[in-house]
Amino acid sequence: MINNKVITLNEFIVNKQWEFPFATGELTSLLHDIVFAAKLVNREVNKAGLVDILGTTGDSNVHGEEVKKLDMFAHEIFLSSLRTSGECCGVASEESTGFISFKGAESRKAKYVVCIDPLDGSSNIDVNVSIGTIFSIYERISTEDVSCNIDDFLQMGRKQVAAGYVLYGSSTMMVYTTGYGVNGFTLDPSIGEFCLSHRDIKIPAKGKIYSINESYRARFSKSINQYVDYCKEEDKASNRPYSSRYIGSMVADFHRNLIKGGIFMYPAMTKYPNGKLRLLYECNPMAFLVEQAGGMATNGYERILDLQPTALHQRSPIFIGSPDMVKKVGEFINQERLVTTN
Ligand code: AHM
Ligand code: MG
Repeated sequence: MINNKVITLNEFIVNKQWEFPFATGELTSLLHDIVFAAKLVNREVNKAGLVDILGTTGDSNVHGEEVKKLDMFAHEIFLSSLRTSGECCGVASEESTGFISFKGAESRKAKYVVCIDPLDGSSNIDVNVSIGTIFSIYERISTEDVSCNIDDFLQMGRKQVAAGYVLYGSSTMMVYTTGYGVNGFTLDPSIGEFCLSHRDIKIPAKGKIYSINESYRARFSKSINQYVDYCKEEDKASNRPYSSRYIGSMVADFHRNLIKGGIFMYPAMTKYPNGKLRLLYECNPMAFLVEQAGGMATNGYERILDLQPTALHQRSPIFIGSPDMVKKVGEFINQERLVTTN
């Protein structure tokens, strides 16, 4: 007898709702809307090579219609889904300078705000390499029934109530957490549903993969270069040399390391003194996910989830992945700090 009951993402979200004391279904409904928008974005990502959607905003396609860049398209899809959901009062998006406050009566009453990178890994869009969406959900701190304000978005990452990503890769996956572990769902295109494929994901304590853009080595601090050398060193006892893997899409690099074990690093450097990645919609959601999977995320000194944001598009250095590997790079960084402060 075959016992292969497929659990869809929507069923899973509804079942998990009861893990929350006093659950009202609002977060469930918000997650449903994000899943639906992700399916629409996935549809466009999949046919990106077929239709003339890759031009810059303002171009015309063969039909004489205005062509939107795929990342703007994704931004608009998520925005319109969240605006009509009635569960979200505002959004901070990589594609918008300020936060967007929803004015509708239902939305003003809503208790959640969302931070989102609608299409991360933009340099890979035109060349058919994996890209992703990253999202993060907070309960607002402002009073309900008025417009949301900046403080609703500038909350520490540890206050997130849910976070996740969609990976548009060789298959499309959604991975998310509400603070009760991490689960992954793969889109079955024949039925248009995300199905539970990776239950209760745990990251290996150590791995064999390090992911960093090594072309910046001349701009890294001494300790980062020392750690990269350590990763390349021959040492059978600790399984080194590690393998270097770097896609240039954080979602894809993170996902591989989450499953196989590894470390992803985007450190501070001369070109980017605070790193490149954005705290609110890149670092925090990934940090929440990795901790829920048993991993670690730091800026080299402090836990990412304990950083107090001061601006919407603030950047942070990040070291994220298998806990033993994140601790190790932290040792190099702290050693350098000790030497320079003494
Ligand atoms: P984006 O949001 O403009 O796409 O930039 C973020 C991306 C990450 O996905 C990726 O890890 C990083 O930028 C790659 O940057 P670099 O090319 O400097 O290595
Ligand atoms: Mg991004």
